[in-house]
Order: sequence, then C-alpha cells, then structure tokens
Amino acid sequence: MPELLNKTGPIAQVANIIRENDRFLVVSHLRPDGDSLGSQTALLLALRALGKTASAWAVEPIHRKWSFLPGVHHISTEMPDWTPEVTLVVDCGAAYRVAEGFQPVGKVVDIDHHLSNDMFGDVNWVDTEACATGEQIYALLAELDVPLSPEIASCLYVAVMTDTGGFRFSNTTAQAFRIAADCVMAGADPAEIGLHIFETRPAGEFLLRAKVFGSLHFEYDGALVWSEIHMVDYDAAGGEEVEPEGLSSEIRGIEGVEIAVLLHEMPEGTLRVNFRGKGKVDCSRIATACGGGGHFNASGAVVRGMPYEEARDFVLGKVREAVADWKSAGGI
Ligand SMILES: [Mn+2]
Repeated sequence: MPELLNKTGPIAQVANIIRENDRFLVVSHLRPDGDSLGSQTALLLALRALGKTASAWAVEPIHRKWSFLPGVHHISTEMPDWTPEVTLVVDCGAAYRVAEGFQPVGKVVDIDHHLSNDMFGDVNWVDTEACATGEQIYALLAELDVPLSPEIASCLYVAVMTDTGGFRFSNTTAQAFRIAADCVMAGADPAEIGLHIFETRPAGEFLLRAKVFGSLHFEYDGALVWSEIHMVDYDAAGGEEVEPEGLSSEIRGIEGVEIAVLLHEMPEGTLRVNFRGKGKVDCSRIATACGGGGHFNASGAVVRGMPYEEARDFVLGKVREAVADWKSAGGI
C-alpha cells in the first residue's frame, strides 16, 4: 500500500487530536477552489461520521456552482454557537488566507501542502509533496479508520482532480491516481463530477475569459504573458465568484510561455494576482516577494494599500526581475 499510510509524525499527531477532542471547526481559504472545498467537506463529513460535533465555516457564501459537492451546504457563514476545542485549517498557507483578521479558536491544526506555509498552527502538517490537501485528508481518514462513504469519496476526488488540473499538472503523482481510483471504487462518479466542473459553467465565466484573452501582454519574446481583470469586468460578468478556476493556468498553456501572470483589480485599492509557471521560473519566490506565497509552479499574492496601477507595476517589476534572472542564468 502507499507509503503515505506509514508516515508518522504530524499525521499521527493530528489523528490523536481528533480522537481526543469533541468539538471541531473546519475552515479553508477565501475564494475557495475544488481542493479547499473538497478537503473541508470531506473532513467535516468524516468528523461527523466519527460522532464528533463539527461545523464548517466560510467568510462568504459558497457559489452555487459548487452545490453538487456533498456536504457543501453544511458550510455556514455563521460561526457555531458552541466554542470549538480545535480549529482545523485546510489548504491554507497562512491564517489570513481564511479571511482577513480571522482568529482561530482553540487548538489550531494546519493541514496544507503549500511550499510557502508559514506554520501558523499549534500543529502544522505541511506536506509539500501532496498533490492536494485532499491527499492528506485521504491519508488522515485511513489513519482514523473512517471508511470512504460515496459522499466523502466524491469530495476527495474533486480535491485531487481539480488541484492536479484534471490529472495534468506536475503534481500529478501515482498517489493522485491511487486516491482517485479508491474514490471511484467507493462511489465517486467521474463523469457526473466532470459534468458539474467542466460542462456547467456560468455564462459570466466566458465574459471574463474573453476579457483576459483579449488583453494578453507578451514580454521576453513570449516567455512572460500577463493579463488583467478590472472591477468593471467583474461587474459585467456577475461577480468575482464566476471567474473560472484555472484561467491563469490556461494562459500558461500558450506555446513559448514560461510564466503567466493574471492580475485582478479588487475593491478598495486591493490587487490579487496569480502566477503560473512551467518549472523554470520560481512562482513561489515571486509571490513571496509580493507578500503572498504558494508552490513553485502555482502561487498568488494580494497587494493592498496602493492604487491598482501602482500595485500592478510593483508586481510586474518583481516578475520581470525573476524572468531576467532566469534568462541571465542561461534560461532559454
Ligand atoms: Mn490545494
């Protein structure tokens, strides 16, 4: 069986905390994606299967496009009226990723796979080799002897499938396929899930896509591509939540591109940016220089407190520095 199941250390510690406590709050990051939601709901359902008192919280209502995900309707924007003994934070590199000013209650358990994790928890289980946080939850449930119900299996399948870009990205390990196979055996339906994720998109997604594709900027002979979405574009498309997952990965797919940068204008002088690479330029380093974090090939940052254009130039400056470094080191 997978070597993961033999791991000691943080996984055993997290399993013990779950065994020894009764009241849990499960949270994940802002602008949730398939891995954060799949991990959060799988863990919530598993805790309830263990007979624990468990709630899941998010700062904003989850977009209806995720309503097919089992357990997602249990994620509330209201905090429970009881005090958690343990807050489980999944798929977050830092506590502020949960929500601005978020203060976890009780013992804080950080379960994550981001390279840039700042170890904000009382217990930190950070496995940068995990393809998704869902992979860690899968291992944790095995450790706790929680069987994969069809619902939990569907959540974990979504987590692994989306974070590997549909089993295409560089984090697509053999273990990703083992987990997916187990989830399908346990009742996850890849065709049904695929239908919801890839074939049922809000129309506004296409307006944003058209906007991004219509304003691509190429630099360094096409090694760098960047584009941006302004607030007026979100207004026309029906809101920020309709932005398709993977839009920045999609422009990375342009032939010759080594790094793709997608900038988003947010309310109140805030800029959000995604970086996507192809194994040559370190996106994690650029994101960190911009106050964010992430993985080598996928990272992001939020820049606050300056006008959008100024923030954009600051971010692009950091990107150009990194591309120039890579080029001068003989990158081709
Ligand atoms: Mn993830």
